[in-house]
Amino acid sequence: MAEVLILIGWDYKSMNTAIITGVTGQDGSYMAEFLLAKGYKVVGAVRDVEKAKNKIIRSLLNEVILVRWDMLDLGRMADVLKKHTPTEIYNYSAYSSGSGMYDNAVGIGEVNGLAVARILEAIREVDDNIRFCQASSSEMFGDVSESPQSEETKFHPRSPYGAAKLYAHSMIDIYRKRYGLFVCSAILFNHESPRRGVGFVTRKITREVAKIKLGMSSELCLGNLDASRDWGFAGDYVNAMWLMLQKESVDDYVIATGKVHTVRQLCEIAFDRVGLAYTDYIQENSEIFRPAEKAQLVGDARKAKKQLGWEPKVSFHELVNSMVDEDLRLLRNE
Ligand code: GDR
Repeated sequence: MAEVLILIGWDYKSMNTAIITGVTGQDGSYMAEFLLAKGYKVVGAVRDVEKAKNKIIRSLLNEVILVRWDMLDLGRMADVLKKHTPTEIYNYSAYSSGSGMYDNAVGIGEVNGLAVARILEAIREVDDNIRFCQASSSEMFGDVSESPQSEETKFHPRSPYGAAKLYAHSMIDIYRKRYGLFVCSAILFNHESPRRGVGFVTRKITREVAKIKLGMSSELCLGNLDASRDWGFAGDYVNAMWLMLQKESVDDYVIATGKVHTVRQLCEIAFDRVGLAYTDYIQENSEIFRPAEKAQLVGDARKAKKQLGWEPKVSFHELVNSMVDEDLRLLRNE
């Protein structure tokens, strides 16, 4: 009898289904791995299934069920929810380029903002028990007047990207209050990994450092070396988002390390990993400087620590070193 019960319990758990949008990207892939290890059925909602098969990391290809999804099409979203009956949805589909936060304002508004309203409507229409977690962004704080930033800090977005994320964030709050949905936002500060795109400063640096070490490049051209960020490990951040959906009561949380480093320090650690001095290779290029920031973006994640028991596990040093190591490995194999 006990065996039967254990089996039923296991079956029930293994039937939990999560939909992940943006599953071919950094956060989506870490979340997929995390949920698969917990026995979830993972559905990757993508714009083009064939293209996604080429983009998704190889170890996930046969593990994740890829389905067609369109951030501009509420009807399609509802059909996917009806067919796959998810218990949880994680939304990582967005324009995310740091330097491109001002480009394509309308497209960013559609995908990073309005599409979240569509997902919320689809949840209402199909099954209002589905739990939803949105990858919100520290860019919603934008031109901040206080540091560090917590859930109480006033938002003041400075780019179409930040404004669109704030629209989505606000809609989640509205749908939670008006319709009682279990929907929430993780206000994510910068989070990186060896899977980060090369357009972001961390990966741009670690890849170039690896190239320099292997004799494939001789200099690294950067914007403002004194720019600073609160950088954490993406794998830690998806863990926090999962915890948010397991709680009894729903809420938004800042997810951050609370520690700030400059681009210069990032360079120092990355070059040091391969036994080189960053000062011998760095060129500062004022053309890729972004406007000066009024105050420091740095998160106060005490609420997540207290209520979710969440803390980042990977330090900045470990993160940068792992990225350099992986870039060396990738380049040697290319
Ligand atoms: P960000 O990330 O804009 O914070 O957005 P990015 O890595 O692009 O910039 C971080 C900081 O580094 C400075 N910087 C440079 N940045 C880039 N990309 N290239 C350079 O050569 C360079 N030199 C200096 C930038 O000025 C900036 O201060 C990321 C994205 O993931 C968003 O989607 C997310 O919402 C936020 O983080 C939180």
